[in-house]
Amino acid sequence: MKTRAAVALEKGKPLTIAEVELEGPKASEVLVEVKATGICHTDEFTLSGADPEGLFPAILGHEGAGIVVDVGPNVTSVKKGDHVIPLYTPECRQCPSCLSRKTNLCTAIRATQGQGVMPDGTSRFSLEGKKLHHYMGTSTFSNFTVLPEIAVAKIREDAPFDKVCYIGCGVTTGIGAVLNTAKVEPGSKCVVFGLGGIGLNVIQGLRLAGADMIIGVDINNAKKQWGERFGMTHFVNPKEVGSDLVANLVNMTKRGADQIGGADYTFDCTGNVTVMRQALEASHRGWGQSIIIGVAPSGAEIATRPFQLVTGRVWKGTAFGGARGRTDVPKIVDWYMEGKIEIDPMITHTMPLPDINKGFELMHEGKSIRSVVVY
Ligand code: NAD
Ligand code: AHE
Ligand code: ZN
Repeated sequence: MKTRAAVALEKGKPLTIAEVELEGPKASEVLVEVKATGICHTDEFTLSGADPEGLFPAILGHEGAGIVVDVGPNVTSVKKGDHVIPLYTPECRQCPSCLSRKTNLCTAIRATQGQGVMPDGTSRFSLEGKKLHHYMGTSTFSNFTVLPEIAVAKIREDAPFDKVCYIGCGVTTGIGAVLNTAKVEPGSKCVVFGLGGIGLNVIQGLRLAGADMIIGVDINNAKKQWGERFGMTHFVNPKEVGSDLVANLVNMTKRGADQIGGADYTFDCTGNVTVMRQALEASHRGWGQSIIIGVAPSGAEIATRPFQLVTGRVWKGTAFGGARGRTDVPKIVDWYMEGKIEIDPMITHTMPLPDINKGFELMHEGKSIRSVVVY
């Protein structure tokens, strides 16, 4: 079949809108009509050429929602007409990782996903006879896409696609980092670095968890009112606090008789390795945990004095907020529909597919929280 898509022909170039060829679903696969997709910073990261796994030409996009329109042989868990969210972190419930109960990082199809192909080693997308790579196993910048059935979460039918697509990455990542990865306790003091599409969801996750102090850190002052909108209690612009941001944050989080400062939990939502170090070092001696969410460019490395870890601070990372997609995503959709979490105000811009490059420009300019393409 033919489908409209935004194609990343080469790194660093705007996407090209084209009619591409898409082969139908094979065994254990489904064909999904994507109704809406968010644009995440990770799409920009890969398009820029900073992703060591980046492949071109490719159809990017990993934050979608849509309807199953066809199923291949042996598909049992979803059917035509089901509303679904594609999962870049699938949940097979059979691999050693899924069975371990210690991680959400299902390994069933990770190898082929990283090679930009379906589990049988082939691509279903082509343009003028030339193969196009899939991306993160989802390729939601195409109006129709093919996914393994273990990589879709079935959701309720009254949930609006143009909002719940954001649960396909940003919402789940931010809230999940708080609830699943950090397991933040009520009364905690926390610092969130980077108040974009992920950081604001960390903030609303911290509000849900009952954190007492939520300090937001961003180099863009326009993010102050955004953070406050979702529960941030204090804002710091690193450019305005002089040379020592960490000392400043430690001072703000002092407590108890000994007046030792440091946050119980810090979160990096920037992908900047200097910020990651600051986030670790702003956490409390003895028990502070720093959660890395941001994705750093090829070749980047994190550093700190080992003393920071010897004295009890913990560095952790999280992908997709530690969520098991087929189990947890439908619940997060329920939370949204029941008003427990907010999504609508964070979707600052919507656009049709031909305007998708505008969404990337708004992100570069720091003018959007989330742009959503509606097909
Ligand atoms: P975004 O562009 O919407 O937001 C980034 C924010 O960081 C912006 O507000 C920006 O002003 C701020 N910032 C930049 N440099 C800073 C600095 N030095 N100090 C403080 N703030 C700074 O991006 P996003 O969509 O929120 O994504 C954030 C990061 O999370 C990206 O690296 C993205 O790739 C990553 N990500 C990871 C996962 C995961 O599963 N681990 C999921 C989604 C996104
Ligand atoms: N390909 C990159 C890593 C990118 C990365 O870490 N992706 C996150 C999701 S970001 C969503 O916006 C992820 O799921 N990681 C776990 C995994 O298995 O990829 C690189 O650096 O090689
Ligand atoms: Zn993402």
